[in-house]
Amino acid sequence: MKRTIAVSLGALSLTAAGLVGFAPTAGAQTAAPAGVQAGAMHLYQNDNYGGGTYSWTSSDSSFANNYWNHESSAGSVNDGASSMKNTTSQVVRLYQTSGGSCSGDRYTADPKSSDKDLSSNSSNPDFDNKASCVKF
Ligand SMILES: [Ca+2]
Ligand SMILES: [Ca+2]
Ligand SMILES: [Ca+2]
Repeated sequence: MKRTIAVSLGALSLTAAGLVGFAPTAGAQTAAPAGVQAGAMHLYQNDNYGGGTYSWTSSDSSFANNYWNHESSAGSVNDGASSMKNTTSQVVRLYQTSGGSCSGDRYTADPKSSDKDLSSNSSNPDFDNKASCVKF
């Protein structure tokens, strides 16, 4: 038992040393730490980024268990999003229908883009109150 603890502590010390050794390099950048996706896909309940909000940094096959502002009393994000901001540097796609690989109408959010009204876009279908699934 004692030996196991000593080994664990040794591993912790190594980890700590590794982090300290890495710090000067990380300090040179102002962006997110390495390995963490910079930015997120933000959805808003109303037009013009109003009402509740919710953010994703990776794919989610169903919005049914996601609630505006993380408050269940605020209601499910499913079929409620009316505006969006994609602050990632990659294309993020929203889909009409939830499920494993998402399906139905698709809304394409360009990298570093925003849309204050998910309806009335020439390059995307009317997507007001439709989003149920997101893929990065
Ligand atoms: Ca979900
Ligand atoms: Ca809405
Ligand atoms: Ca839907």
